[in-house]
Amino acid sequence: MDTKFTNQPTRVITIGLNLNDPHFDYSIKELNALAQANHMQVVTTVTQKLDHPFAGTYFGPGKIKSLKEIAEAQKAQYIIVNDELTPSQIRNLEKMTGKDIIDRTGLILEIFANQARTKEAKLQVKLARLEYQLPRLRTSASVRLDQQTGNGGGYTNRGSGETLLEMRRRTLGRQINNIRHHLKSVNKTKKVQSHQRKKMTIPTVALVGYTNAGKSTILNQLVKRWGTNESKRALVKNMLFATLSTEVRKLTLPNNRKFLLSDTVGFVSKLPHELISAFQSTLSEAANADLLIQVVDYSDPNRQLMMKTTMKTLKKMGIHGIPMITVFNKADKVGKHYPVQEGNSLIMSAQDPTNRSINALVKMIEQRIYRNYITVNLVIPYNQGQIISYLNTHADVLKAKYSAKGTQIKVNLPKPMLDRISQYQI
Ligand SMILES: Nc1nc2c(ncn2[C@@H]2O[C@H](COP(=O)(O)OP(=O)(O)OP(=O)(O)O)[C@@H](O)[C@H]2O)c(=O)[nH]1
Ligand SMILES: [Mg+2]
Repeated sequence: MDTKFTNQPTRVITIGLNLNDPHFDYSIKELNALAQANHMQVVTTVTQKLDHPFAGTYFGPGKIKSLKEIAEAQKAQYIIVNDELTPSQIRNLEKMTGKDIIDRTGLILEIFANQARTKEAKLQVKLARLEYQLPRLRTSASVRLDQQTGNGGGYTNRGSGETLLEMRRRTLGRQINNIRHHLKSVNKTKKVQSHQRKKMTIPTVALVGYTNAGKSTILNQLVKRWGTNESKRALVKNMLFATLSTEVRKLTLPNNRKFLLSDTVGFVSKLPHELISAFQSTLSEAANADLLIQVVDYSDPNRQLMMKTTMKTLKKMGIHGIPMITVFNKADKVGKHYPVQEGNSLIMSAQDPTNRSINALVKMIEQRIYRNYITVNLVIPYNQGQIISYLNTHADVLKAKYSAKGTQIKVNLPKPMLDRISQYQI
């Protein structure tokens, strides 16, 4: 399917089975937003209430008949299903409705494919799509090669019993291995970089949370105040999955305290497990962070569910035990007073016309990541000039004077940094 280059949005119908799920309406709303993010126009939504899905067809036969009529009358090109279907369910539904079927996982994968900009993100999406396709290869392709004509004799050595399907499976398997291998080497480089950062002891803070909550907007606000001049702005868009790569920015606070801030892929309910594993290295910025900032859209009535999904997704990625600040963003949309801090949470607006929201947030970040900082006096011998320049860049030098033994400085620095130069402490 190529929906990217057509001007007219593709007309689609979304369908969903309500199995007495209290969050059903919300999941349909989200499905429609996902379709929109994929440049599709949802012309109508058809739902059915059942205790169990029909094993082979998802919907019941009567419902499918009326779905076919609606799809024809509405000139819909695709039917988008709210759940992940089995390959045979997809096949049966396609046969019975005469329309192409895309399930929720397929739709999310497609958005990721259209949104991926960096080489790494493109490879990760490709990997996830291939993994999704592998068990779904159609048996209709299992025509025996040795029964085909016009295929030349090229395949005869592969064993006459080999089917086209098996061959396609093997090709996919090879492609998957190649991409995995490539991503592994990218990941290795990243690990080295993050290790070097750790050695420099610059704390890392990662923005996580549901897609469209305002993570990139918050990153941009912080960068605008405390980033270097050349820091790039992150893409902000009112659509799902605007950010698909990890953006890291270095921020310097007025007292020379520095930290790295990273922004990454947002979450959504039922995020395909193929994507979670393919994006593992992109998301590793969050796994290595000293502090997480969970951004929540405070104006969304489903924010509790979104928070639950975020926590579940983090857990699936093996991220736990990292201190967290919860930011209830977009308070301006609900007419609430902001900024208000309570313990580890902050009600704020990334569109606060004053600097109060962003100042409150940065203060909370600073208090948490600089908790282990201590102020000490050191005398650094004159032949150890590199230590002075290191401290000037990475620590908070409060006072410096020259003595007979060397440069005497008063400095505020993290404990691990002090441990490496503790022989100079006085
Ligand atoms: N009213 C209001 N809108 C906001 C606020 N913060 C962000 N937005 C808007 O919300 C939309 C999404 O913002 P992003 O920063 O792109 O959200 P994100 O969390 O990075 O989303 P993904 O990259 O898709 O995961 C944009 O249209 C922003 O302008 C806020 O505090 N108030
Ligand atoms: Mg973003």
